[in-house]
Amino acid sequence: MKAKTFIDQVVVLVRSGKGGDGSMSFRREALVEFGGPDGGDGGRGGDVVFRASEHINSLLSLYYEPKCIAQDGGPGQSQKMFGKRGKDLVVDVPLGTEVYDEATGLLVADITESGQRVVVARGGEGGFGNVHFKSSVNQAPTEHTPGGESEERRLRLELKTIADAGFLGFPNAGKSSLLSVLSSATPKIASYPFTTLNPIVGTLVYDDWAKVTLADVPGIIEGAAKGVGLGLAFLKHLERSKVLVYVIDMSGIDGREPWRDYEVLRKEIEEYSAELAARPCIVVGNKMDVECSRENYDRFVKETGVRPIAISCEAREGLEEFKAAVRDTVKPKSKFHHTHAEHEMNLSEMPDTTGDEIPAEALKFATFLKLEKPKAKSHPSRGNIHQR
Ligand SMILES: Nc1nc2c(ncn2[C@@H]2O[C@H](COP(=O)(O)OP(=O)(O)OP(=O)(O)O)[C@@H](O)[C@H]2O)c(=O)[nH]1
Ligand SMILES: [Mg+2]
Repeated sequence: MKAKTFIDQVVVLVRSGKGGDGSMSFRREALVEFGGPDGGDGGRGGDVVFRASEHINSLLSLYYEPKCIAQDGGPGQSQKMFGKRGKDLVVDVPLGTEVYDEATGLLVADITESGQRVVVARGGEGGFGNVHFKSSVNQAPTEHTPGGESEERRLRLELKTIADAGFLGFPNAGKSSLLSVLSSATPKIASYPFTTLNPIVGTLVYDDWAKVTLADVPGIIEGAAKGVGLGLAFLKHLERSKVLVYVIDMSGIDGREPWRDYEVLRKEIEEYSAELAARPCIVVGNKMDVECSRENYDRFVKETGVRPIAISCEAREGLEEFKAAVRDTVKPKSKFHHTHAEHEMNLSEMPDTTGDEIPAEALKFATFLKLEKPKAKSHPSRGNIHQR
């Protein structure tokens, strides 16, 4: 059997560390009479923490290691020594992971920001040693408390890939080809159906360094909603996309009619989720380099009333129009945040300055200096006496 390389759903057991017990002990030393209590506190148990990582794209490691158990706290000791703190267990999960409580079905966390940390099982507090219970009426207490319990639960993790635009289409329509010509991703491309078996994300970078992420998912065929082909399970990877890109094989090279392909795709998506079907979409007609594609294109417009963006991944045509359409819908931020007013600034208007002090008018030209008003001086000798 081929080893799995992509997992987007997994159930794991998480258990935090138990808190260490507080200690009960008395100071015993030569020449020290009535040494008193000196039992220290127990150490805190470790937390189980999920940390978002940009460097992994699957829940594979949790599939092979579905138990996440943090270290227990150590018990307190004599001489008022604290117990050792249990180590946290930090588990890296891909961006886009939803965490559900398996027992209640409730969403515990949605991990979407790089570096985000979520404590999914909190370690037990350390118990108090008997040193805490000393009082004027009880100089030799024997009370001490046990460490807090650990937390244990089963969590279901579901990965929903994060991408601005998601490609969908029949197998062989050219989704992976489109991703490979627009980004530096290198998906497998081949003339047999279901070449792509799991989602692949690439980044489209515009001339001004604005970025859009694109997700290529496996192909859909008629009846997918009922489980035919690879089914629709992987469509969850499009749920976070702002725009859906329908990739249609305009050449009909596999013996299908492009306009029917489009109708079948829409129907399958609607059966999967009405909300997803209503998402903004862009329709592209691929393989326009093939001879019969132009004729098919006209028929497509007549049959569906939709005018797709005509492209060819092979001949690299129509890609600029497609990129502009994606940009219009996703509206990525450009790297350059100059406002229009800044560009329009006319340096000849800059007022004269002797150099001793910069006129307020000139300051707006010197934003790079990041000049701040001098802070009011504090008078440490005044302590906490406030001036009126
Ligand atoms: N003539 C022509 N062939 C193309 C074009 N784009 C893709 N192809 C071919 O179409 C076939 C399928 O391309 P893929 O990109 O693997 O298609 P896919 O939609 O990712 O297919 P699955 O992963 O199976 O769903 C490959 O043999 C490509 O070379 C194009 O613009 N023109
Ligand atoms: Mg593919």
